Amino acid sequence: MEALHLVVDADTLEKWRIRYLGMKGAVRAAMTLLKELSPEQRRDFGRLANEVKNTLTAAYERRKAELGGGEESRRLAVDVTLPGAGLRIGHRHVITQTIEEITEIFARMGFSVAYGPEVEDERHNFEALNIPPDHLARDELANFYITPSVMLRSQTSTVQIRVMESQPPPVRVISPGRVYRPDTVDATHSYMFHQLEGLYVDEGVTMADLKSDVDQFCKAYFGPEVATRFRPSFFPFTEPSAEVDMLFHYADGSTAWLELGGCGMVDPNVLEAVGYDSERYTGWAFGLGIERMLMRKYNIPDIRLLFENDVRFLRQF
Ligand code: FA5
Repeated sequence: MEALHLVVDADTLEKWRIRYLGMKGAVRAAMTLLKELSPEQRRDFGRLANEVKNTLTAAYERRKAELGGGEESRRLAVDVTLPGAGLRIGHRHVITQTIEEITEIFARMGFSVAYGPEVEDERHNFEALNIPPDHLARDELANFYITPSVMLRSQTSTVQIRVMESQPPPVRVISPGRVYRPDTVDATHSYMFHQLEGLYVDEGVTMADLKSDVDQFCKAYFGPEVATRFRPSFFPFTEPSAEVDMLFHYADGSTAWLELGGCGMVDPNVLEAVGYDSERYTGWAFGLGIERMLMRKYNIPDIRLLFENDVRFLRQF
């Protein structure tokens, strides 16, 4: 007889059951002997055979439970009162969420959304933006060129040109999207990042509109306590030009001015390049770094965290 404690799997256990407790098993065979015995022997033998049967059945059940049982008992072993194992559902990346949030804020301020191609020509990335051929920004090493005149766009300002080429003024538009630069990667720089372009062209648009629109946006996105300031700067496609800084309040109570992006009044040369009458129309434009903004808002210390696709990081947002 195979010792029950040596049985380690369900198949062998079943074979054991058939051999000893089955229809043609040993216990049953012993029972068939009963009719050959005298009534007295039958009573004693019957009692003994029953005891053996009960002992074997109990041992079998015990072993079955120890081995985890068959399908049926495994199903019964599930505690239906425990909370279920939840399925983890994915969601949009925090950059996509931010773009949607920003788009909504500007929609409330009367701006529509435009998108442009990520593979661009020199006209849209440079020429029409008043960036001359010998400008440093056009250097081979400062851009991802595909051919000498086709490149991955280095700024969303390309969409200013595409929008103005496609419609007469007035223009009130934002354009979020990816841009590419061979910058050295560090905590605040990536070779691929997102910018938010803004463009407002109409009769009588002034720097005061730029300041109030940017300030309103920052208060809507970061909170009403946020202040903005403009620092003089230079961009070939705006005159005058400025950098926008935002006064950021840290959790410990301290504050710091942080740069969000560039802006200025659209240079008359840009308006002329798209056939707008620069004597009649004026406009403002800005280009803000989307990662820089959301890193401030969510206190993210390193831009690389946004692109590593680590779910443990991304599921917080
Ligand atoms: C521009 O790209 C201009 N086109 C902005 C502009 C638009 C000015 C319209 C005037 C009118 P700049 O190179 O400074 O400017 O980039 C703008 C913002 O993009 C920066 O302030 C920063 O927030 C972000 N940025 C720039 N380089 C990187 C990078 N490598 N990684 C992440 N963010 C970056």
